[in-house]
Amino acid sequence: MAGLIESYVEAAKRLRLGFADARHRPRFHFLPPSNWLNDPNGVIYWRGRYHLFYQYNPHGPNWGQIHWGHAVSDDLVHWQDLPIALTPTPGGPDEGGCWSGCAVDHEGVPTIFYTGIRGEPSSAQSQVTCLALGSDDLITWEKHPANPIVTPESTGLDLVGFRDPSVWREGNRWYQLVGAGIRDVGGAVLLYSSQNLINWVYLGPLLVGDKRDRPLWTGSVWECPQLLPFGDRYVLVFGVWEDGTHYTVAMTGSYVDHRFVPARTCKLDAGDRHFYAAQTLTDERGRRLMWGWIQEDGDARHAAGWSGVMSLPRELSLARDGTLLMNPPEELKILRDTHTQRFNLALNGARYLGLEGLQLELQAEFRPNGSECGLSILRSPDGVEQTHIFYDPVRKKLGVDRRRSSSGTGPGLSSDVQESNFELRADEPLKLHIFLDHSVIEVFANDRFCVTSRVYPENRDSTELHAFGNGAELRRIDIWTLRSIW
Ligand code: DQQ
Repeated sequence: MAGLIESYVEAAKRLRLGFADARHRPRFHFLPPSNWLNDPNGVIYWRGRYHLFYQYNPHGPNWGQIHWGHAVSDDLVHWQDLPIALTPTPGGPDEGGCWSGCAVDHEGVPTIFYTGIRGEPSSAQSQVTCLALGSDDLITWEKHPANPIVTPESTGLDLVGFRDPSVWREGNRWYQLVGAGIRDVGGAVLLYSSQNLINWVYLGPLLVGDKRDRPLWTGSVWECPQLLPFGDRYVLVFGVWEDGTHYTVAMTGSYVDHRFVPARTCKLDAGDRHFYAAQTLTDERGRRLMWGWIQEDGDARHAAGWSGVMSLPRELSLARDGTLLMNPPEELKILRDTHTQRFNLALNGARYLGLEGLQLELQAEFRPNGSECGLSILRSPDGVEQTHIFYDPVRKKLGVDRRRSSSGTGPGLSSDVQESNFELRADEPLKLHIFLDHSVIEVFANDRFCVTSRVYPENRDSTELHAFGNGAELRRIDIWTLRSIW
């Protein structure tokens, strides 16, 4: 076994080296050695280490027959590749793919729940919950002979989706959520309970959307649900899937008698599909950490032999008023290399900050003074290419403007503004905390707002950093170049 792991790790290293010069490939985000990644799966803190499994196609840079890839980290920052954890079994209930799911600790036995695909993948009837038991090092997994352990027939509903189990323990019982869609009704989260993890009783829907209205949470299917307790309050997180669009929703509310009653709903990330299929773990410090899938824009990466990136971990907490707070964990500071600061800059137009970079962490504090302000990154000296991270206090929007990000015209390359509602309180400064990793941008604003984006500038010299505003003040900015994790 040790030899097998070593040869896998060596092969993974060689594959990564082959991409060493790839312009748009991130350097401090996790992504597989090559080929396709989508959802984070089964994230678990186990024996003092962070394990990250992920939807993985080892055969190509496109979504295909999906396996579970695996990586482990001691420090939340550096990741080591490990052998594939789950592979579809020909003739088994997962022969069409091992789709998303979770991992739990069952009396010291690592236990994975995942979606097996037993027929035509897009049909809810093909989607079933399967179980696998792991070795103590989480390297080898045995699929349970009772698989599938939950099927869509158990609901008696006419479903258009039934996938992505999320399991937790409450008292002496286990509970399982399954993401679903009810035909002509909308997305839903279904709830099951069990005493032994094998036999499950359907308890009904935890929550059902309504696709005829168009509030934020509509859509045909809700994917990757998770119910997160924060003391006696709860946050329900799920992905809304609708033709042509998907985004992650967070609802704060109450969970009583196996039903969830939302009190407050928001998009978790204004980057919509660039932070999707979110999943969390709780570590020994009691921190709730979340990862999401950052997908590509355009087809160029597929041709390059890789596609899909894991977000940085986000630390979650809940404010007294029910706002979900999100921040980068402190461990990321070990990536910091050179440091530069600027103070008290009056902004009237764009102002070059005398710095360039493709791998940066920026922490900026602005006084907008009533008009739009922000940072312009990946900017070419002639300004033809540039990406704006902006706050507009008049329209009360915060976002990433990609209309000039790239002069390229590759198929599917977005040229848009990704924004969502955001308002500063009276006298509150704008605090932007930004991670730029080549084509990946992750923005955290004032502890309570995130936008994740992808951009692919064409010009090699699109690396400048500017601040802009119209009467705004950049009170302080800290800029670090960041090291690679590979
Ligand atoms: N991705 C998985 C599904 C899940 C979707 C398939 C979300 O299990 O619903 O790769 O991105």
